[in-house]
Amino acid sequence: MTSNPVPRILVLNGPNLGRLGSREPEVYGSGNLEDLEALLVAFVPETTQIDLRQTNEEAELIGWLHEAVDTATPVVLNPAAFTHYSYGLRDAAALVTKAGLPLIEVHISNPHTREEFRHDSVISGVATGVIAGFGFGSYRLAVDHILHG
Ligand code: CA2
Repeated sequence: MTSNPVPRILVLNGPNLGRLGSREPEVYGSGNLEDLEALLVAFVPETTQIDLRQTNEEAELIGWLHEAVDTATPVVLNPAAFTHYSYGLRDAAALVTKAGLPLIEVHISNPHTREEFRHDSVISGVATGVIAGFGFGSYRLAVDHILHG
């Protein structure tokens, strides 16, 4: 069986992830978002666009999830610290999955091995799935699922 082509994947990143590569390499590795984008572009077919974005603003991230619904675009989401407390982001993520689109929550680190407050995600309950602890490989695994199931 052949799967449908996926023209675009939104890869959305929450607060402080724009600082990747500059601090805490022991937790988040030494790569930055440009390196992540290059890794994903190299992984997908030429016919699939990786639309990678980062924001420190909750409202902007929510707006991008609305855009995903309106354009029927699958989502890879690293909500960063919003993971642990943003019910607004959860409601927007639920709009994506309720529209029948995949939304995969990813984390570079494994939050369950870290501070207590990182053990809870308000996003996971409305996500298609969750991948954590594999560095940038978490994103690659999520994209692989979107492309191949
Ligand atoms: O492991 C992940 O991907 C996280 O989503 C990253 C978030 C954290 O709040 C989550 O619990 C787990 C933090 C992103 C902060 O990014 C930085 C990047 C470079 C230097 C310092 C922070």
